[in-house]
Amino acid sequence: MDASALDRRLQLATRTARAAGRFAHRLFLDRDTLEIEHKGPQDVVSRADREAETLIRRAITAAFPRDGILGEEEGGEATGDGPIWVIDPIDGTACFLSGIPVWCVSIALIEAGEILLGVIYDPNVEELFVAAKGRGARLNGRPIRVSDAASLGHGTVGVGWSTRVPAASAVAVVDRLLAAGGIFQRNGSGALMLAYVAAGRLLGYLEPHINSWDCLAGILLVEEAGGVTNDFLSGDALHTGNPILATTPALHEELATIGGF
Ligand code: LIP
Repeated sequence: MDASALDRRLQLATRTARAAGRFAHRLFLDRDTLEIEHKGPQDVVSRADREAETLIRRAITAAFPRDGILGEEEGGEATGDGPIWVIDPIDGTACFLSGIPVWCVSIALIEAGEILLGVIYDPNVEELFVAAKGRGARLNGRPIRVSDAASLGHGTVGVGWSTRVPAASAVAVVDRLLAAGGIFQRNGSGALMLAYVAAGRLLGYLEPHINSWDCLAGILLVEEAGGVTNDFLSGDALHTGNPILATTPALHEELATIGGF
């Protein structure tokens, strides 16, 4: 994709992430009107997710009708080497529906298996994280870098978990992390945790299985902020997910061992 085409898509992604985030935030403030639907244990959704995804899809289709779209709520068979948008309209849905202001909009763009754009918008604190391939990562327009901590004892590592994997897999990771002098946090939004790694707030993020729409934007943010990640997109991760490891170069080897990579 040439620079001009990428620029136009970057402008759309940031404009649309803000619009979807503000739309969802109005529903968040009025969440008592939302019916909570249970897709399974620890897996909830509401019309807020669906309507925010519809808003994002309409904006993308209007501007780039030939681009593919894969979203958490409506899915999509995203194949081929053309541009594909990978979107999570509300990442941290459980928090959203519980009234906990820890959720975000995540929009990524890939082409030929490479992540070109990553935009994460948290309307609760008006934080917009943006990365474009080869152009660095920014938070509200200011450059961000991963942590320069030399030890796991100098910060917190995000650890995600879902019912898609056995509890033992997450317990084992936490056990090894604590034994190494680290400490963990789980906030229910893989996208936000990855954005925090990119901003140097977390030392890293580990999850035994995460979906593409939850993490692709965050992966690019971390890489453009000087961090390292596993090869998440190997296999058919775009549709079936994979484990995720994102951290700093200094802590990568130790966290990879703790995470079982
Ligand atoms: C969430 C992910 C998180 C995972 C949660 C949930 P959602 O996405 O961002 O990493 O641990 O179980 O899947 O469902 O809030 O969009």
